[in-house]
Amino acid sequence: MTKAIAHPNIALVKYWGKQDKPGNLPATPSLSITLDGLVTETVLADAATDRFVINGQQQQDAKVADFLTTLRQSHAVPPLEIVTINNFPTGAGLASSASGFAALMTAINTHCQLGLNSDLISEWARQGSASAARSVYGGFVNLAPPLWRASPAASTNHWPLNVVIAITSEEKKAVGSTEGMRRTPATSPFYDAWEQGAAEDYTTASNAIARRDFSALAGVAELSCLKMHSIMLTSTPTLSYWNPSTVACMDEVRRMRAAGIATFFTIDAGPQVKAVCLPDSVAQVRSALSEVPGVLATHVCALGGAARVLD
Ligand code: 2P0
Repeated sequence: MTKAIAHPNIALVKYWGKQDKPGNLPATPSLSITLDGLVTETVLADAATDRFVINGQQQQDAKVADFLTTLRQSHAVPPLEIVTINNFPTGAGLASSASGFAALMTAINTHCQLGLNSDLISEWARQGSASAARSVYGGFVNLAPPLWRASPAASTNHWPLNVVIAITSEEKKAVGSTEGMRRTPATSPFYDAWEQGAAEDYTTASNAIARRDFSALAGVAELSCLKMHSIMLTSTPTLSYWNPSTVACMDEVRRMRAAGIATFFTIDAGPQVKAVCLPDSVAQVRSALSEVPGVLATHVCALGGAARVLD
């Protein structure tokens, strides 16, 4: 039996769209922070046939099945019972597939004695879900060409940011990221502009993190988020992940920043708003977002560590 944990990550420069080749390769570079507090725990045991249990319910999960099929073309992986638990809503825009595949690949590497280093664990996690490549590492994390394996950009100590997550719905999203990423490049009239601007956003964000320049990071992170949601919204059929409370939270974050409070928002393929903050701003940001109509709960996260096996 082997137990591993991994944390979700949120991208400050987003990934949305894939290359037209095998390997689940992103079309654009991304940069994320790994979150403490939210956690996926995965326990593996040998079994007669593959069995996947998530949050106490046995499921047929095509993504997990495809991932195991691909992995077994390169490595000896016996049939496995995979029991996984998330301490946060699954499939609701909180990056459960990122932490899920990072924890799964970390556990498989130890359980099946594959002997892979973090580079290769990240490369395999990417095949399951590209954002999972980034959850293999803690702190600030890059996922960029040419190898499309994640790599650490800066440690948690370099710049101990916090994130206030405003939960505005606990429903599973109607359209998952993989389907969304098929739809957007094929139909959004703005997709080419998105691809062309990504490298510059990535460089701007990397430099802002190196300098700990909050205002520069706020500008580029909100821009990357809004550009991604623009190409989602202009897909056919549209991909609309926001609800009225999402928009109200964005306005509240803008209002706070205009009043001098160090915070900016980012939103993924779901309605939750993540407000990145300097530690001094956390209490005010949490209190303000808790008051926004439609906010069901708020969680505060620090930056988290790498995926790891537990004894
Ligand atoms: C990201 N997201 O960079 C972006 C922002 C959601 C919005 O990566 O198809 O689950 O499994 O590679 O990684 C979510 O997509 O997609 C995602 P697949 P994934 O975090």
